[in-house]
Amino acid sequence: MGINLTPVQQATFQTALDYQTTALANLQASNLDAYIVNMEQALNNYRNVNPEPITTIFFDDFENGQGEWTHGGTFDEWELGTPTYGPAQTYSGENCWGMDLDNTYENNTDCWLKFPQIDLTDYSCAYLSFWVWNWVEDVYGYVYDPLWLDITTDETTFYPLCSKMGGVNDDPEIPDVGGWSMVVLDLTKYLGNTVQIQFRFESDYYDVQSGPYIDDVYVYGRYASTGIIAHKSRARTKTILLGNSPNPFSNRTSISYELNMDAHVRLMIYNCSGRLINTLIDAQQKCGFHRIPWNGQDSREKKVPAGVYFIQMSVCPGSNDSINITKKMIMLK
Ligand SMILES: [Ca+2]
Ligand SMILES: [Ca+2]
Ligand SMILES: [Ca+2]
Ligand SMILES: [Ca+2]
Repeated sequence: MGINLTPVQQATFQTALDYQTTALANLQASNLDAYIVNMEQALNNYRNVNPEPITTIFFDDFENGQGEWTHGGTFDEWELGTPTYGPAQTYSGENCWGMDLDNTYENNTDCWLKFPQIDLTDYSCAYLSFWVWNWVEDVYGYVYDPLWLDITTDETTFYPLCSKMGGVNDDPEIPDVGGWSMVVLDLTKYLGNTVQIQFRFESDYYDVQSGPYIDDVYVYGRYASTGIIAHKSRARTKTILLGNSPNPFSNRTSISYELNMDAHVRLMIYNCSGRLINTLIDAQQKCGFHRIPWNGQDSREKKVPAGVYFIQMSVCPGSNDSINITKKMIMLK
């Protein structure tokens, strides 16, 4: 049992294997330099047995209006349009977001610009990139009026996604510094979740500047369907209920399990008093890894209240006795 590779992936895999074989021969011959060179080639090729191409998860150049972006907070001046104070132009097209498009930000600002929700459930890797033009008060390396991003998986508790950014346009001694700059952040830690990201901006009580401007926000990644994650999982040989992720969750979660053979599977949700809430799967399924989303609704498509729920997986391979496995999950408000 293994993963199915396309012919191109198979060829790359074979090349990696050949380099590795050569490397091991080098090692036996005590030729360490050749061993390192060939091993590096092997690793590079293994990395390139890339199961899925890069795909766009989310993109917005702000040329089609505000969409599902929201903003708010104290002295919130996030505005969408063409800047007339700050950058000479947007990064792309006519529109970007800016903290006051035609003037400085205010003192004592504390505000946010929130992305639409982004579903990272099915990806094996994901990255966020955006273009930023940022002129804020920072003196001798200390940022008094910082811009940064934070992220949540439960729509409630936000955690910093990057450190606080200083201005990139505020040193007249260094020509050509700054302007529109691209920032890339790794979202790998948040795979398997639906996330919400926001730009945050804070200023202190003194000295204001043009502020932050944002354009071309892009989230991209690779699907996990035939990826490394699926490969690892399929190498297992046990029927196992892996549980749900995220857990606790508020709006949606995904339940993962593995079957060691083709079997009839029933996946049921019970509440803490033992009442059947919903049956997510009642079907014959293939051996291997499965992931089933649950949106927190009962069988009549009504949202269930917050609390403790149980996933019960009942697996019946052929005429044999069925296997029942139960796991607890917690739904927050
Ligand atoms: Ca734009
Ligand atoms: Ca202002
Ligand atoms: Ca300030
Ligand atoms: Ca401004």
